[in-house]
Amino acid sequence: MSDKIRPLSRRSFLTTAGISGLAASLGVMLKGSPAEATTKGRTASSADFNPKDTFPTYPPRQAPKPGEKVHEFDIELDISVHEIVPGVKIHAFTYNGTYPGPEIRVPENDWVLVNFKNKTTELHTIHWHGIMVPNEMDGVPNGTQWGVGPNQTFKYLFRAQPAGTHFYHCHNMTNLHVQAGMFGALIVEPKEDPIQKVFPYKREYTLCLSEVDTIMVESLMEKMLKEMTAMQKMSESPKLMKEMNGRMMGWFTNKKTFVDAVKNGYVPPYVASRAGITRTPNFNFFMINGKSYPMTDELMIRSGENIRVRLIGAGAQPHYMHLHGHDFWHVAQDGSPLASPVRLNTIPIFPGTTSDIIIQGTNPGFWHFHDHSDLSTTNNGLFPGGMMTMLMYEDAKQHGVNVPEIVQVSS
Ligand SMILES: [Cu+2]
Repeated sequence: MSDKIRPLSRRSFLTTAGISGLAASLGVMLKGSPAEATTKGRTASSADFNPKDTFPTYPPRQAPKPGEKVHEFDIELDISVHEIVPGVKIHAFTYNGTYPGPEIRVPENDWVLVNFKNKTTELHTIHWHGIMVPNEMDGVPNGTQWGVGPNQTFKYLFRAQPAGTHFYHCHNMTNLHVQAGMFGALIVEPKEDPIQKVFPYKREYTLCLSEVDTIMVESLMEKMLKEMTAMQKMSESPKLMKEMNGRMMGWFTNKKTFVDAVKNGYVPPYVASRAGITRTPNFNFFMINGKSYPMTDELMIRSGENIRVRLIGAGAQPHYMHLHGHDFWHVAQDGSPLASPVRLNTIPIFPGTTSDIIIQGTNPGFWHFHDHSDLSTTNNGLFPGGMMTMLMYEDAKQHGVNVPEIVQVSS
């Protein structure tokens, strides 16, 4: 067990030849004022709409060609101890030791090579959410690949397309593994950013929104740690795996073998009589980048400045992010710039979606930015807490703003 943080190691190189055996297998402009903006290829509302605009720029099944750039990352999965707020720690599955995993940021259409090493005794994958990957790289266990087993390394190779705010997450036992920390931001930077042209900005923030049932995660992680030895032995024996026909893990070769097994007495783990710990989660902590208020990082801004905030629905629940004292512009959805940015003060972030917003520094002060679902601004049921941070003007005092400096923990 380790709670050591390892930085994302990154190597970038130009290919002189295709990467053998690995991959065997948008022009966007947002011009003028927000109201006049167009985004060719990204929405169906512009006059030059073309139904083929969702097609990948490059065929996903191509391998890297000589001279194309490959960004290589090492990601190790291990069990760490993660602190959500002081006094609340959970055992977590962490990519390179952090909850969420490290942010990956690459230029559009370059290649990404991820050496994913699993140091736990469970099976895991990485799914590249929103990316037009080759099928074998999609990271769905028993769907497009076998789960990555203990001490195995799987090489994910794909072209970074399309541009925009995306994320990655484990796709095995997703409900538990994502709660346990297996997600992170994946930002694909366009060669020319149409949003930057309309709203010049220097600072940006990525906020992964998620929630956790700490009691469920702790009890299941404890059970898993106990089962480690048995699992290890089983995975080392192909003969035993075959004899089990996946019964222990719930793997069947097709729907018919599954249905036949049930007729012959197999009880799926979700059936109440077999379940034991099985239950739906009762979320009690709501997080921004793995932290709950007051431990969330603030959004810093100055008067007259634009900041970009990338919101990622990484968890299982919708969240309704509301900013006090300002309206903001919703400028991109699921990575694609909007033809006409939308003026809002509350934006819904549904699971699996990403929304980019621009906040303009127009009202000096210290402003709350939080999920407007009241449950989500609590820590274990106590307000204030949860999915909340502050928009903080660095020059607030110069503008005569006077507010008490306090950290309220609960009431
Ligand atoms: Cu996993």
